Formats: sequence, structure tokens, C-alpha cells
Amino acid sequence: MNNYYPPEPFRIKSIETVKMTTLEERKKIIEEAGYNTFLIDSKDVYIDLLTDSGTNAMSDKQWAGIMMGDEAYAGSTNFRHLEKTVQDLFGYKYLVPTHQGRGAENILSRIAIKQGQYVPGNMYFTTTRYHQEANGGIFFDIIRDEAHDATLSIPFKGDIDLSKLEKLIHDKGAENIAYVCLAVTVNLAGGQAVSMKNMRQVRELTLTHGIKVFYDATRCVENAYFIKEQEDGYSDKTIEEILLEMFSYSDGATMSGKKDGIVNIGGFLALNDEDLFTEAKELVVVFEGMPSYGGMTGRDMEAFAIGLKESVQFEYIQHRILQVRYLGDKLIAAGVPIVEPVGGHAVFLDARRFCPHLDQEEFPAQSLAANLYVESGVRTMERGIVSAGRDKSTKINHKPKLETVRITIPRRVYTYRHMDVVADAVINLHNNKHTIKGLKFVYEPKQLRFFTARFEEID
Ligand code: PM9
Repeated sequence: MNNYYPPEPFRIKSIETVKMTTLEERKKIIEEAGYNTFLIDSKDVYIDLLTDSGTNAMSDKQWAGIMMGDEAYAGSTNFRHLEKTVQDLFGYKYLVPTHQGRGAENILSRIAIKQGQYVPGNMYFTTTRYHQEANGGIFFDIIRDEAHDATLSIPFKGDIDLSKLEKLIHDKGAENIAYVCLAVTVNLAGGQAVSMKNMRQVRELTLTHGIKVFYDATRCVENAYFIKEQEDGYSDKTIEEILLEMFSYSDGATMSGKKDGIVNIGGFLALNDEDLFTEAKELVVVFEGMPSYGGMTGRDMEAFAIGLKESVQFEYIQHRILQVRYLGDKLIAAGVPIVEPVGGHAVFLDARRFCPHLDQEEFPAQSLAANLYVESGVRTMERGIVSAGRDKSTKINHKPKLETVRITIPRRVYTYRHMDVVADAVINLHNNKHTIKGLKFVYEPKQLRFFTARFEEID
């Protein structure tokens, strides 16, 4: 794999000053935040690696686009620009704009899932599964087994296991499967990519059973880069060509524009089927807004259209992926356990191996994220048992094999020097890992608990 780290293909035109806090201040802040990094005020964070969602830096051209906002209630010019951009880059016919990804997930789940139907997917994502279940669906994990093993460094760990999909179709019947939900890349597996071969095979199998396939296109450009870099036959193809082929194997997609769209807000549902499009438009007016803005302002849509076009430029996406890999490689070299291979948007610390003295029910990843903040002012996020939530019927905690802390890199915001600071902080904490204590809930929300839960340390 590539170990060349390209310099930033941009220069910095505007900066935001950040505050440095002391160790004593951060100890108090994390206690007040209930050991939940989501509850820390941004002003108290030095390097914010909570998420790559909506935290990206826009380009001068996007900011210029903001001034071109056509805020007409209906028929905005910027909607037409976004529609044409999605048609050109993704190859879909119809576009339903939404305020962000989960808005699109809500609409897709409502129009495509019948009560009791299965929704097989390559690992779950929190908001995606929430909407599927809220609309009567049963999420069913069909990702290849290797994706659950943090130590296995092989390409395309995001692939669907075709035999798992075939067995589900055989056992439950094609009519009891709403659609296949295929995420490119797979966030909670570590930002792992899906191969083109796998997408083609999933399409072939589902077509023979009349089952639709919808992609979660949230990080599709990162996925396309991995295909170009690692899959035979794609090194000479452009990112645009790869994207068009990827989406040709699907019936539609939801996308959070806040990631690969390089914007701060926005999303969409894209479809090829006219009847589904008509149904989606009927719902978008209820939940989001007119079908020509769907919860976004005209200026948001303009910035989104421009961001999508910038995201497929090779120099941009190469730097993006390899900057993340740079951080991962530094941690691997220092013996810090991370999910391998390093994925597209983040480096995931393997909290099971980082904190072997803690039981999963003591929330090791949650505590590790809290301790990393105290150590350094770097904010990261738990992606393990807390994020996985409880089984809807048994109320027992889902216990994912991957118990991780996600160090997520926003696009075009931080430099390699920032990555060095983060690496040093993680390595330091790893050397003192025995000081990390377990946590217990003091407040547990009923859904998507990771956002607002509160904890205290177990002595
Ligand atoms: N992802 C993330 O930080 C933000 C919300 S969870 C803290 O990774 C996928 C693969 C996502 C995603 C959001 C959404 C929802 C759908 N699919 O946040 O609603 O990673 O725009 O998108 C977050 P929205």
C-alpha cells in the first residue's frame, strides 16, 4: 500500500483561532460533560476530530457560490445545479434534496420498507438503522466476517458476504426483503471500502430475485479512491468513471452531503424509479420542504453542487485519504492497536486491545475517548457498545465486536502537523493505559443514546 503522503493541495485563506486549555481545566470539563465528548463545548476543544460530518472547510469557489443563493421558495436555480451535478456524477435520474443524510434515510425507509421486512446491509449505521427499524424493518448484517476483526489488514473489508445474502433470501423469501442497503464506505467497520466486483455481484444476485439495492453514498468518493488504488483494472480510470460504474449497480442512494459533499449541511435521496420518486416527493414536503429545496437553503445547494465537483478531483481525494493513513501509520509504528487497514475518513483505535483491563460493559471506548480529551484537548468519538444501543425487543445491549474510538479527520481543515500532535497524544495515553477507568451510565436516552448519554467513572 501507498506510504507516500502528498502535501496539501490547497493554501489557507482564512483561519479560526483555537483555545488551549490546561489539564486541570479539561478534567473538570469532561466531568461536567458526563464523560461524553458530544457534550463538550466546541470552544473547549483544541483539535476537533469528533466527526468529519459538516466540519469540512469550504473552498473559495464554494463561498462564492454561497453568494449565488437563489432563495426562491420554489424552483431555485441552485436546485437545478445540484440536480444536474448529481445526475452527471452519480448517473441517477431523480433527486430529492433533504436537510442531511438522515432526512433521506427517513424518506427511503418510509417508501421502501413494509412492516416486518428485512433490510440486509454491510454493517449498520446508527441513524440508518434507526429509520429502518422505526419503519418496521429488521436490520440484518451481511458484511463479510473479516470486517469484525480489527487486526486483519486486507483490502475491501466492507464487502457484502454473498453467501449470507443468498441464505437470507433463501430462508426468508425475496418478498420479505425490502432492499439491500450497501454503504460505501462502511463507517463503523473503520471506513472500509467495498470493491467494484462485490457491487457487481450483489447487483447480479439481487436482480435474479427482483430485490432493489440502495447505496448509502455518504463517503462514495473515498470508496472510489480505494478502488482506483487497490482493485485490478481501475488504476487508469478517473474517480468520475469509477463512481458512475459503482452507482450503475444500484436503484438509488441516500447521501449525507456533510461528508464527501464537503459542505456543512445537506443531503439527498437519488432514485431511478419514477413511481418511488413520486412517493418520495409526497413525503419530502411533509418532513423537509418543497421538492426543490428539501430543507436546504439555495446557497447550501450551490455550495453542495460545487463541493461534489471538487470532491472528485484526484489531488484532493488522494491527499484526503493519505493524510488519514499518515496518522494511522504513525500509530501502528508506535504499537498502538488500531483497526486495520486504515479506512477513508478516520483512524479507529481498537479499545479492546488498548484497554484490556476493562470489560465491554464498562464502556472502554467511551472512557478512552474521554481520557484522550483530558490528555490532549483532542476530541474523538466512541463507536462501540454505547453507539450500538440496545436490542429493540429484548432491551439487551448490542455488543459489537468492534469496540472503537474514532479519530475522524475533517476535510481540508487540519495539517500533517496536527496529525503529529494527535499521534503523540494517543501514544502517550497508550503508555499510561492502565490509568483509564471504566464508566457507568447516569443517564441513558432511549434512542441514539451516544449523542446525549451521561456517565461517571467506576472507582
Ligand atoms: N455520520 C458521523 O459522524 C454524523 C452522525 S453520527 C455522529 O459519522 C453514514 C454512513 C453516516 C452518517 C452520519 C449518516 C447520516 C448516514 N450514513 O448526519 O444525517 O456516517 O447527515 O447523515 C455521522 P447525517
